[in-house]
Amino acid sequence: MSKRKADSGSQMDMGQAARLNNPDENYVTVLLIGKTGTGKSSAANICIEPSRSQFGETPLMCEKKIRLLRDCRTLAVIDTPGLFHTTISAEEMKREMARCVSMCAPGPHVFLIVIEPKRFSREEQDMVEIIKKLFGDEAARYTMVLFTHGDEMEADGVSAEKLLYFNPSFNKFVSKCQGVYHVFNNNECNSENKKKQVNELVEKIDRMVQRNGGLCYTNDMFREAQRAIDQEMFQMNGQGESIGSRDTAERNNSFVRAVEQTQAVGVADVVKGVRAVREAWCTTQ
Ligand SMILES: Nc1nc2c(ncn2[C@@H]2O[C@H](COP(=O)(O)OP(=O)(O)OP(=O)(O)O)[C@@H](O)[C@H]2O)c(=O)[nH]1
Ligand SMILES: [Mg+2]
Repeated sequence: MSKRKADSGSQMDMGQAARLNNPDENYVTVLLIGKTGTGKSSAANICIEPSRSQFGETPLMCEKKIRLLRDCRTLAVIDTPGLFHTTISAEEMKREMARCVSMCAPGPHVFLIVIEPKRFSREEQDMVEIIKKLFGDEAARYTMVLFTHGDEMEADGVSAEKLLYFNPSFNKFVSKCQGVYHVFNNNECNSENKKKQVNELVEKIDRMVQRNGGLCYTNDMFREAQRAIDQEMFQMNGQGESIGSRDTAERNNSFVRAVEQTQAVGVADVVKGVRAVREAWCTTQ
């Protein structure tokens, strides 16, 4: 991800031309993850500025929507069902995890951990460990915290800086996420303020990705999903990518089917891991 500044001119610059040849350069892929009800879908809606279809209409399923950024890159936002959701079955969770990996392939630029500050709980403090279990150890370097309910924080006179200063568990948690956080007011109505929130988030993601070598996070699992998508699209089209066919291929491909049949590429085990964490948490309550 080289040239980040908005390009107001009509001519394609070198950065844009380079990005067209390298799909990773064209995308900013954001995976929203967090406990149920923290504001993931609301934040995802702010990111993509929904006109017709909204995130959150099918809360037990992963959803992906895209939007063009002002520098011509595509912002891809993937919303997930709440971790620790009690109504989702093991089978559904496994399928959604597989789809989530597939929708992010070849990998996300950021694992955005969504936290509602007032409801920050002990189980959320383990979120980075859960992400490592789910997506691999290196994924920790791509985590960032998104505090929602910025409106309430402002009304209470509590800034994120104050929270971090006075609350050691917050501080410890954010440190595990490279010390990077952002605040969203998902109830913001002013469109300029909404844009500002998103632009600042993307700038923070860009800086983090640069620190990580300029590319998205990937591993064998994401590469396997990408391969399965490519194969599925090839079978559908017999030729190059179109947005419609990619969307279909992401939802159903040999990777997703393999995970569903538990001949896993790692996902089944990590899903078991999440459930174990959740069950351990429930029994201590
Ligand atoms: N005041 C305020 N309310 C918010 C904010 N973000 C989310 N909410 C509210 O919190 C509730 C849950 O928001 P969702 O976006 O559905 O949360 P979620 O994490 O997607 O929930 P699940 O999909 O069930 O896990 C809704 O009633 C939102 O209106 C915020 O920034 N400020
Ligand atoms: Mg939701």
